[in-house]
Amino acid sequence: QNLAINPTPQQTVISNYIETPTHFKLQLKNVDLATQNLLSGFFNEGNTSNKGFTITIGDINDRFHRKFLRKVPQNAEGYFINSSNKKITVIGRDARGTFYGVKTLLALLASDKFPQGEIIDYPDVVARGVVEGFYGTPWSFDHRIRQIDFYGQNKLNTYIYGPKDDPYHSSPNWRKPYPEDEATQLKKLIDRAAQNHVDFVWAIHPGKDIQWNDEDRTALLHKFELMYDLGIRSYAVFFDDISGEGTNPKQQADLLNYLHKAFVKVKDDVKPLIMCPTEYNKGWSKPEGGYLETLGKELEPSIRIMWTGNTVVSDIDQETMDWINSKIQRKAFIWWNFPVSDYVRNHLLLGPTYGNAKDIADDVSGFVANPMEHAEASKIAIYGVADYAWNMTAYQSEKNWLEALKVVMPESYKALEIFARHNSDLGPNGHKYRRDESVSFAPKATVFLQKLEANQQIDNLEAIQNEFQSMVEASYILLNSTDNPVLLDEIRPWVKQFQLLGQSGLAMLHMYKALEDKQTERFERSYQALKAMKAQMYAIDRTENQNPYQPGVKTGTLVVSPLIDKGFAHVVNAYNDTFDKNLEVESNYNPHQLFTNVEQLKNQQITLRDRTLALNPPLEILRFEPQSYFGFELQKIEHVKNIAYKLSPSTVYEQISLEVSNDGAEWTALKTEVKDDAVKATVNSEIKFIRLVNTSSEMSEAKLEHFTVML
Ligand code: LOG
Repeated sequence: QNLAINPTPQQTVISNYIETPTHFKLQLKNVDLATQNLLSGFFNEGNTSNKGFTITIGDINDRFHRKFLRKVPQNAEGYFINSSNKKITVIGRDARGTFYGVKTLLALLASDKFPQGEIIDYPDVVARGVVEGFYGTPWSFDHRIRQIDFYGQNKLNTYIYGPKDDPYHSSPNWRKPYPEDEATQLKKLIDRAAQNHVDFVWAIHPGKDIQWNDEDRTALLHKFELMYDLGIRSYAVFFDDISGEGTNPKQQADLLNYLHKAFVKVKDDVKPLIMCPTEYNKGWSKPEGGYLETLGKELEPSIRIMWTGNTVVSDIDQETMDWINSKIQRKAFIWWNFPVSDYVRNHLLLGPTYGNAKDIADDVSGFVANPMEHAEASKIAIYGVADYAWNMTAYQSEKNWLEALKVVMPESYKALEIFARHNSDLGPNGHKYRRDESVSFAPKATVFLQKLEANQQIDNLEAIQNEFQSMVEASYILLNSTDNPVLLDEIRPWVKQFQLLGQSGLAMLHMYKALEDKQTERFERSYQALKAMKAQMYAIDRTENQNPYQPGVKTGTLVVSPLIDKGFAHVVNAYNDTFDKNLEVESNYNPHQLFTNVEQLKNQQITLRDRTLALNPPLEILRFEPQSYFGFELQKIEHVKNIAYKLSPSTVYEQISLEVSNDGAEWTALKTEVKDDAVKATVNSEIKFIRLVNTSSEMSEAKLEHFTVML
């Protein structure tokens, strides 16, 4: 029998199973309020009396059942459970350990067989959880409540609150108190976190406009006090994605050390600070500047330093840890940028949590995941993070993922699995981070296409058809499901898109069969139907999830969608050849290219929508050297109506010139006008190359807000 406990306990010794007792005698020793509340959700007058099965719960200081004491793990937050046919004992190393012991106990009592034996359990990583640190719409109050409960349920102890688009977290309002209604909601969340033994870490992001003077120092301290009054007992200071004065490591360290002395040490119930450095990944670190070494040397040793790995979005291994830990003279606190999708907003990242090494437990001071703006959908990945960070060596990603699907959709999990299997990769993106997708289907798709394109007999037609059919059916089941309306609300546009994609796959196969049978009428009907489905998919893509970064709704992009497109093109061409017809094989392929010598931008995507060509703006600050440039190379010399761009701060406009060319060698600077900090140039002529170039002799630092070309 498998114990249904997430995260996986460290050690379980089970001799046999008994019928789970249904009537209990509860003996509580030292048990805090959170644990009492947890217990009262299960034990009540109906199932508890003096004659019941004895359960004793307490922590190590109670010194009850002394023979068990040496078995309670030394690790903070650990617990020990012993169960015989007469009684159950739960002993925590500390209050949180007891809480976790009771979580495990309740999970065991939920099954009809109860194990006899011992569980010795404790976390591998000290701080485990989530950093709400993405760009885009911050999570709602209701979503956060659900998240915090979920963290408690899965023994995650850290929720770092740092949504980039909360103005009271970042510039310019970080100095100001939260408005009253927001403060009230935050207080409720903080209380909820306490009930779940989750440290609610409130983060501030002051670096965009901080002045290194007494006034701002006091403003920060004051804000910390205000947050303390709301119940915050853990703090972080983020210096990511900023430029200019705020990036100075000596000043950052001085400020943090000051907060440590004047705040953390003065209060006796505040945890050590966490900071996110400006150079928060190896790819961005400039060894000449000694930024990280300065932090390592100057920062009070108890202050934890965050790290995203070798790049902004990367998986963590031993080498990653060795590199950073030696620079910062402490164990880095990992900020894992998964399943965050703020740089690929038209995709859902629903695949398994995998890729991090299983031997880094002793080298990290924390491990938190940055999620999607879709809170409920992010639970799939977070469930994996909880298991991984608790018990690394035992972690099995696929097994954990299947359980996670069941946890978020207890009824419709099989349909969700089909959907999630085809919705996990990010597509090409500026960070070059990719995930597996459609793994078991991919080889079948390859064989199908090979045979089709070689005009050979296709043997696995049925398998392909079954997959498309299952996509359509899974979509119907999900759209009609009632077991997690919150999740359904987040993913609905993608599920609808997925349904159409599956249907278009079936139509493509019909076209193939009609062609084999030389049935032109059937062929053309399926052809029309498929075009109509494409039109509907296009409509969804143009109306749902319309954000300014990666608008739209993409699904099955790694394997399924290319398979259908290629299959469609092939059968239509073959039909046109055979019957001397001229049906259109339209594609939504963008023929234009990014044109740049800026390393940071080389993988950035460009999009063509109607007649507007746009460079997807990166979320981070762009740094470009003198003479470096970025822009577009059109497929051929063609008519351009106008060009628009916006960089902030607008002071960089002095360093930059907008140029066009027909051959990429000879350039003409365009006349531009600035309105509301945005730049526009009316072109109305034939060109091929467009670029913004740094014509000054200094490095330019700016955030690109938009850069578009109207064709
Ligand atoms: C930001 C973060 C964002 C993430 C992914 C860090 C430390 N900061 O590039 O807010 O969600 O990347 O886009 C980041 O990761 N900047």
